[in-house]
Amino acid sequence: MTKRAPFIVIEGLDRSGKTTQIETIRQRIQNSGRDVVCIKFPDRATPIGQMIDSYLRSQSDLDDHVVHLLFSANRWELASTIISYLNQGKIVLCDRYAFSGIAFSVAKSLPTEVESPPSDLPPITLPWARAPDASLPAPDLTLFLDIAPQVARVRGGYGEERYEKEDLQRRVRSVFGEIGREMSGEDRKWVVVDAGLSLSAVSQEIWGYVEPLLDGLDSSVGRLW
Ligand code: T5A
Ligand code: NA
Repeated sequence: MTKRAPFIVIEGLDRSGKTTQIETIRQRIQNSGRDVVCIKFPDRATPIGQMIDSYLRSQSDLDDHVVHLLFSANRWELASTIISYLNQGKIVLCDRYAFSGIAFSVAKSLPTEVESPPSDLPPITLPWARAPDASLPAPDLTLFLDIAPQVARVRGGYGEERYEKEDLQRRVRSVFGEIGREMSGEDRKWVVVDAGLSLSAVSQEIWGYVEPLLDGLDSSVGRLW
């Protein structure tokens, strides 16, 4: 039986360098003569993605539960495509995934220094946030690019979108830490990379995790929780 390709996800805070690193890995994989496709969530091109895009640019308002479900639906839109790429032997590099979905939505519901207006709806908890992404294709490797929010904010373009505020990013980082502690038990499928280092140091470390997977896997694509 031929092997299927690995599903590799890059996660991290805003401006941690995910897109920059995806491009570097893509080139290295291509240079090694293998097929690779890059995808990104949110995928702003679909009708659901357009609703998300408008929300992120603060051009529309949506309840936190609603936008959470849209982010998840946006992943389900691509789920069967991801599986078919992997089965065709195409390595999938994915910029953000369900972990971002959970981290941002739960972080928004955590208490803040500034009092937020009371809501009739319940806060978003980890189990609630996880549910809609259950059974999505599971990554074989998730690289979490960790960076202090005060370092990320001095990088280009910060502050343009809804979630790019240092206080929220700090809470997002703490939820990612919690997710990471749950995930990292499983065969190094979740690894933390110090994204505050130079571009080449970060890509060198990432390559060390990616390279062993390039020849493919015998197991079929897993499912999230
Ligand atoms: N979201 C997303 C949810 O709430 N729920 C979900 O389910 C999902 C999927 C948009 C927002 O949506 C939220 C999270 C986000 O707030 P996005 O479109 O991925 O998500 O937007 P960003 O995370 O902001 O993505 P960016 O593309 O802006 O950030 P990247 O990709 O992490 O960073 P990158 O590579 O563009 O680099 C940013 C800058 O830093 C420099 C780069 O040159 C660039 O200028 N840089 C470095 N500088 C110094 N040293 C390094 N090592 C550097 N690496 C990069
Ligand atoms: Na952003």
